[in-house]
Amino acid sequence: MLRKLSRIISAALAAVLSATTSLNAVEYTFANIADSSDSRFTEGFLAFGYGRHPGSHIALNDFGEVAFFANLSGVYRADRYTTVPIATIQQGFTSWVVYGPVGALSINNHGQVSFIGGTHINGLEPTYGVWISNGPVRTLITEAGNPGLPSVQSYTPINRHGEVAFTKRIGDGPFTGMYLGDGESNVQYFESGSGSTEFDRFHIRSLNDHGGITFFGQLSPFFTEYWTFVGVGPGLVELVAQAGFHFEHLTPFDPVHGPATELETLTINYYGEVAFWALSFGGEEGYFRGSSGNYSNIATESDGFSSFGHWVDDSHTVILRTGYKAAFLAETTAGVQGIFHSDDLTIPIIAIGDELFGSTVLQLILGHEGFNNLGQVAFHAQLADGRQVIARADPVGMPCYLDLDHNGTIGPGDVGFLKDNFGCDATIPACARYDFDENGAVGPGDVGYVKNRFGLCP
Ligand SMILES: [Ca+2]
Ligand SMILES: [Ca+2]
Repeated sequence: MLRKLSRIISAALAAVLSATTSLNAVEYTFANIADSSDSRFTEGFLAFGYGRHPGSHIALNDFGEVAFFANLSGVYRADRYTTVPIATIQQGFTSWVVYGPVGALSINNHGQVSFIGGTHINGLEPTYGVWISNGPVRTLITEAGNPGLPSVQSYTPINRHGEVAFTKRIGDGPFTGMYLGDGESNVQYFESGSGSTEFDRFHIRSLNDHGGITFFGQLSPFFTEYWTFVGVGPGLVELVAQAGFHFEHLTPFDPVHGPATELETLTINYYGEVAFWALSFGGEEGYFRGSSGNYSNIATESDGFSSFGHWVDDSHTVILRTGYKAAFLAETTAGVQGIFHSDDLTIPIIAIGDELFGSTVLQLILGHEGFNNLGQVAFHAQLADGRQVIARADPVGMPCYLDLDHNGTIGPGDVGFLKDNFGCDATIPACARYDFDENGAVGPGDVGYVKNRFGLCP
């Protein structure tokens, strides 16, 4: 479904008049990924997300696959054509992270989804912990006590190597450790309260392919704001931004929920760049990227926005991918509440009041990992006809991840493209994109990867 043309035209006219904004408006089509009226599953999808945040827990990979949580039935992965159960009641899962105040699933380009959940299979003792699952195969990364008294309450982002970042209480004590685990071993980056760092508490938000973990950190119980950091390895921390030094305010501290809201984002991209919300010393609120004093604006009040928190719970959502591209949630000075792309600060990708799937959008949430390197966006919408949907916005003309020759499908032409690039060194960013089997170079193994996915773009 194409976005309403009238708004594009009026915005284009405004752009001509102001001569300050781009005329290259990208149009989007919208794919219905999951719908509460869908009856394909016996349990149905009553609603999505849980707790205080309907529609929370949405992650998107570069194949356009969306991982999401459906109330009372479990975790799924879906694209336009298929829906794969990842951790459902039918698979023996009986609980998900419904007891912890914070948690969020994640997905990588292999279709592996990480999440916190509990099983009760075949009469065995239930196991509650951090899992990776691609559907048929699942791996327990770490046990987490039991749902009533979990030792893990954190975001659990996963990267392309199948590594998962998580925090876990150490023994029965008051301290918490930050870990990177792959199912075989867990590497501790550091722990709270004592040791090599002085964090009173920290909250993980994202992970990149190099093991960089972003987190909101509180250095002392007396601070009322979080500073933002990247953990780059055991005992190694880089400061991204400090309240009162780099910015007037960063994400505030909430004694119950940690960061001001559970959906507060702090993404890191492949190259280690971090995006976050802040209020500058000049009194300008907005989304910024960068670290250690070197920052760039993604979108601020001077770009025509009045607010950057979600209009319901004030969660700041900005997701940064390669090429400094970002998607974010904001409200314009004209009162348009929507999801925007950093390349077009005038026309939203989708906004409240837009038509979608035969109805009208009443409410929106941008997934905490709902933006990928191809510019697709995954979001949750409450529609006027009562439906809840998880939707994916696809830029018109965008090739899918394996459509290397850009002809609209995955097929022999894409294999030919790979063969033309055999031997390309995957440490070069331009080639890393095509090293699908991650063996360090573009070669025959990557051809197999493409052949396994011959067909329509997902
Ligand atoms: Ca192709
Ligand atoms: Ca390869």
